[in-house]
Amino acid sequence: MSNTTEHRDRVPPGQTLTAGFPVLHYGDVPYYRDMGTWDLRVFGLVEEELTFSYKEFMTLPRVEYKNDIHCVTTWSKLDNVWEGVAVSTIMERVKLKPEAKFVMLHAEHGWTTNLPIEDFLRETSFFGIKHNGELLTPEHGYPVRMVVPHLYFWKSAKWLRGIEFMAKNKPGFWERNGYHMYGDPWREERYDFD
Ligand SMILES: Nc1nc2c(c(=O)[nH]1)N[C@H]1C(S)=C(S)[C@@H](COP(=O)(O)O)O[C@H]1N2
Ligand SMILES: [Mo]
Repeated sequence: MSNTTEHRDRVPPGQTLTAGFPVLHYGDVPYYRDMGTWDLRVFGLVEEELTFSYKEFMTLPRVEYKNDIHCVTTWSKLDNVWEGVAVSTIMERVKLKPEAKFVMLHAEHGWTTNLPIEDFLRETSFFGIKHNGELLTPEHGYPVRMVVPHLYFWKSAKWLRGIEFMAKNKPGFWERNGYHMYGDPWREERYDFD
């Protein structure tokens, strides 16, 4: 698909539109046999740690989101429709310590990615459960992935298992391996190999 004039203002520099939904990640796709062992842990600089079971998380209220996503490997996909849980729904139950300024998202197999707390708390960020009407496939992050559409898509951790609040910024998996600490697609913050 070409970058048509009507879409140009939605496509960041150096990106090309794709109609498909490419799969990109490091390591193996987790296939869960028993969701009874799945949990999502909220920890770090919080007054009290919180753990959601699969059942608890799936009964939280859902919101519909529409967005465009931009992968650092230069594909963009417009007009995604998602069903997910608002970050505020989780944060209503969490009392942050005042030092909390950054978030580390923890995925299955120890994969991580970092972002500033205000980007995590943005109203457009959410915990994705369905994409274009279907439950996430294992390849795309079943059962829950983070979605932070205003940053490159590697910040949108698939197979999310933990949310850690931190005082200082720390690099996650790709950030330790040369990706940018922030990853704004409009500024082409792709790699940072200094
Ligand atoms: N847990 C986990 N999440 C991840 C990754 C990964 O390697 N592990 N890769 C990221 C990268 S680099 C991209 S581009 C997107 C790709 O998401 P998709 O496969 O659903 O298109 O997932 C992100 N989330
Ligand atoms: Mo990526």
